[in-house]
Amino acid sequence: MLQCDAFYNLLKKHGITFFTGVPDSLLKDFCAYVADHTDPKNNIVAANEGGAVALAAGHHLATGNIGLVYMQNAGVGNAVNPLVSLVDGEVYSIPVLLFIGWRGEPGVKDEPQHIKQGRITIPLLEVLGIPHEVLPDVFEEAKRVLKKAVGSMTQRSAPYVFIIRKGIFEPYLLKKKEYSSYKLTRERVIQSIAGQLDNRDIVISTTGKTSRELFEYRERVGQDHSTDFLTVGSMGHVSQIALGLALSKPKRNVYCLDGDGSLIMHMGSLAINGTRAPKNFKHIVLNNGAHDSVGGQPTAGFKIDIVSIAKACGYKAAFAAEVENELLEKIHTLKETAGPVLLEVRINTGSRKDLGRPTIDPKESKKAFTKFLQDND
Ligand SMILES: Cc1ncc(C[n+]2csc(CCOP(=O)(O)OP(=O)(O)O)c2C)c(N)n1
Repeated sequence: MLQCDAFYNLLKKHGITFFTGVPDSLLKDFCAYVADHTDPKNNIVAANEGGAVALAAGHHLATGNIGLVYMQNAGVGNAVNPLVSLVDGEVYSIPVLLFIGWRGEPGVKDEPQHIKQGRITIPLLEVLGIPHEVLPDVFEEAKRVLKKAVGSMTQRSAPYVFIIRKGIFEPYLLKKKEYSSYKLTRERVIQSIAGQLDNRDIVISTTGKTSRELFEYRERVGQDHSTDFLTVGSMGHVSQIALGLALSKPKRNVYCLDGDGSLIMHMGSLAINGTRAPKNFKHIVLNNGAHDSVGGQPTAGFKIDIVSIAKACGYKAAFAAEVENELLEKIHTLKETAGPVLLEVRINTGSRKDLGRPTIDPKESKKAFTKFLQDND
């Protein structure tokens, strides 16, 4: 295993002192160390992975230094465009060091949404023409490959990738964690919402623990899962799946359970929801100000006004709740108000230690969900 402090200091020696990205559970210890030891102006949790590549490009243009971009391999898709058309050697030729968490590594057990991404991670980098290496877990080896990577980036003036396996970095607990005083938990809100829906309503839930908690709620109360579409991958796209459904199924209410990280990742979707304006579109944002599902790294969630943004994008109504009574009242209003309508619930981070994962294969879930839609118009 690599000690976060030793590797961070090594990066510093090579002049790499600017960090940006979207967090991943495989990188959470390294990212926590970076957050505790880097001036916040040089450590930016980006909206999405493409934005992080562009931020590192801007940093290089201004300083001549190489920035480090961290992401889960799921985020490579978001980053392909700036990797190919901005920093690539055939365009502006800008060096960037990428840390890519290898979910779904062949031979390592993982969830369905990670399997293909894990298998194609290295072939994808080959197609992109970006030199890459699996980061070794022995310090002297890591030191050697980092020197080689910096040499390559400097000489080619182009990106280089380290693929990060599970368990490479020693555990490190974030010290500068910001605690919020909100009392509601994500699980409690999901339970309150799901418990008040009509039996024809459908729920589209976002990536990470939201979908896992919704799945477990249905199990606990003995309901089947056919009313729910769990967006297990495709982070940030939940509201467009919901919009597609709402427009084609105008006689049903569509409840979109979003996260703050997910909403911010593709916030432009709000403009499309607000201007397409289906009356049956009900958007709920579970705002804990963090990427809670992958380690709790902060988002801009508590620093922006989601209610005003939704209204400015054309939502017919938008409001917020942060305590139990208010939540129940606002869920009622959400149900009664013609959409597009948004409810932001301010919540705390955290989840049950024994939280499970969906046990139904995505294709089986899809079959049950589409059958539910057909059977009931
Ligand atoms: C494109 C992409 N980038 C990163 C991830 C890793 N990831 C999974 S869940 C998650 C955090 C989601 O945060 P938020 O929407 O705020 O929900 P929370 O976990 O806080 O409930 C991240 C970063 C991913 N699945 N896909």
